[in-house]
Amino acid sequence: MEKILITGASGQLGIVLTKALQKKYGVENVIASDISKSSNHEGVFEILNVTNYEAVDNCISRHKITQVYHLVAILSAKGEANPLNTWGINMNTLFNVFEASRLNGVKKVFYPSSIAVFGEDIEYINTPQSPNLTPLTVYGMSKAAGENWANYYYKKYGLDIRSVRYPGVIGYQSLPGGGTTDYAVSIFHSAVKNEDFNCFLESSTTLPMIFMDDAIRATLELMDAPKENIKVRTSYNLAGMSFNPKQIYDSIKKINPNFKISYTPDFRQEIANSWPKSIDDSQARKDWGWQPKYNLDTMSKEMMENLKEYYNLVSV
Ligand code: AKB
Repeated sequence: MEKILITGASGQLGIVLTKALQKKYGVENVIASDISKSSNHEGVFEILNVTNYEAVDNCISRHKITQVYHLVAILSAKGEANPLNTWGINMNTLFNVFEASRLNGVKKVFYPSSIAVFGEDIEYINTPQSPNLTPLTVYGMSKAAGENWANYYYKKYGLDIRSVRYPGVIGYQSLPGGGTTDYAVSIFHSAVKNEDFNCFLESSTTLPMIFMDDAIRATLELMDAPKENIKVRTSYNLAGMSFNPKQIYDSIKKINPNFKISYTPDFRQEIANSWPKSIDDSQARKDWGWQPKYNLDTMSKEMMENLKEYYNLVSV
């Protein structure tokens, strides 16, 4: 029987992944944790400060945890406000989770990496699995280092850590916080509320993105794959779709023709410029059968329908 611990469960991905894991393993077998609880969380929740090793160790041993999904991280844009603090939190939480997992005999750990590991001197179109990693942000540096630690813990201790490099994740169930790809979620909220949208990236800035359903399915499929199929022990490239702000705007306009956009690029433009425009995820497709389902228009439709329902409900 599996017992699951999720750290960072109140974050954008955590809220949705918690529900998916509850459905798969049973509500009572999933321990969601974070430093504060999201308002609509249902099921077992613990306040857990992952920078505190004893607290992590205690939680894993007390619940006899068999799988950990370690989602805590300060993201690319927010992380630049205080680089040393970002490094400290992202790395300390990683060490605490990996070490407590190893010492308590946890069977599998999921560690999310990001397209932020890429930076200068890469091929920006179809960025391959293993170029030089010279990220521009502290978040990207911490993810690149984390991938190597994941590989190290697997090779040295046999801890079965699995990882994907998420593109920007877009979902209607939760809001992102502090990322460079966040505009691609906020734009839908403005569109359903019939508000004009001011984009913090230029209209032509193409980035890799993925719809939440695909991101969650990729995570579960990777964690379910037979161990011998997992050939990449740093982190797998993962692709959903690629688009720029003008293209997502055009897609939304097919549903809301009155929607208006303007562009005021800020410091996040430089971060976005350093990231790939598209990703070669052929290794993930080969090793564990990855295949995205959503494209820009099918995602826009889902986003608009679900957010319309959400705003109608909350305004009652
Ligand atoms: C961010 O923009 O920082 C994140 C990411 C791509 O990892 N969404």
